[in-house]
Amino acid sequence: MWAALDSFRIELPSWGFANTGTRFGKFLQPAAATTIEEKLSDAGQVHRFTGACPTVALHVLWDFPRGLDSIDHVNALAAKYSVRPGAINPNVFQDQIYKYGSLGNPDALIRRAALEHILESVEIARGLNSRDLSLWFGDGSNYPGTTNIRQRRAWFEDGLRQIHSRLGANQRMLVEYKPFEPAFYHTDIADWGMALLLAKSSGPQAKVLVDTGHHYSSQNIEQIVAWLLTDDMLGGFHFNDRRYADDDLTLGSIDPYQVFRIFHEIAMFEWEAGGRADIAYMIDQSHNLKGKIEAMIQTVVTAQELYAKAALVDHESLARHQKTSALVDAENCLKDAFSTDVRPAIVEWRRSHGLAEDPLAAFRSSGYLERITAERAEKNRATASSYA
Ligand code: RM4
Ligand code: MN
Ligand code: MN
Repeated sequence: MWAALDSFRIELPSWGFANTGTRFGKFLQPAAATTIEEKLSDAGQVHRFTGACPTVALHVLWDFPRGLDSIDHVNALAAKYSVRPGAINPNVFQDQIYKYGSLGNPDALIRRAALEHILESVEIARGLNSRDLSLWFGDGSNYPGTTNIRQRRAWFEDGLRQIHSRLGANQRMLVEYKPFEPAFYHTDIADWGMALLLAKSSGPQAKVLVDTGHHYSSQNIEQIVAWLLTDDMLGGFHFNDRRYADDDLTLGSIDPYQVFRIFHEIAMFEWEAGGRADIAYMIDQSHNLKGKIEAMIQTVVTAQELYAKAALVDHESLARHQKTSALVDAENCLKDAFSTDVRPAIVEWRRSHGLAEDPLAAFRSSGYLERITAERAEKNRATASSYA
């Protein structure tokens, strides 16, 4: 279990420290980050107290206001706050030109603009020494018959191939899928099968990204994970919990057993393969009501606990029980591990690594939150919270 904890790293999303909301509005938090410097500073706090989050995923439109010219600035800030730039997320869903799509837009000029932005994002990733380009598209349509689904697929294949051809030898591109929202009739990359086909047609450095919130209710996510692992196509995760839709709730808050089952499939695969799977574990959450940094620490602690529990599964016994279809015994291998209280062992692990025994309590007594609340409150008050 200690080896599992030593190797487990989970990436923080820069956007998780900023004010976020729903389509009905935003409830502003006085301590929310409003600049890339504040986001990296907050992420540095989460890493300082958990020791498990050395990298931060960045969104190009939100974090690189001057595009390529922001690279040096971001690099310097990351170093200042003892974190490193992680996955680079282009943004081809927010600008007005993307009303009818980006790489799948019927207008060739807009497809070109989207491609240019993503290619610039590849350069930004290179400049930051960051490995993964993380691609999510809002493309789709709201009403039947309004767009040519097969034609759009061909445009996506073409665009993704061009992006792949620009990747450096050590870079990867991760293709994320999502069945609905912002489009509500069809989404161009709706599920893992579509993402897999597109990744395969783009080239060997393209893999699938599984965002746990991007599935239909009751879908078996761990089976998707198992299949992608078998084909060496699981590039990474966006972790969050959900109850109804793409809720972006704190990991494990609704269904911790689901997260455990995902980690179990990975651990079982690694046990059989005799080596680590090359997976980027990332958080994609927006806490609209909880304090941003507290919620992020809570997430990381929960992820460590569930990952550690999965490492406790007795794989030899499990494999034996599976072979003889000893159903109750096999299932109990999972349940025993899941029921184990790993918290005392994790406290030991933290102590041995010179980390705070209770990251949340340590953060709360550090005074950081009081300081940033005082510093940022006025700026946050001036932020727009309504869509009117
Ligand atoms: C999407 C998706 C992407 C994220 C955007 C902001 O729903 O999860 O990964 O970058 O939201
Ligand atoms: Mn995501
Ligand atoms: Mn999402």
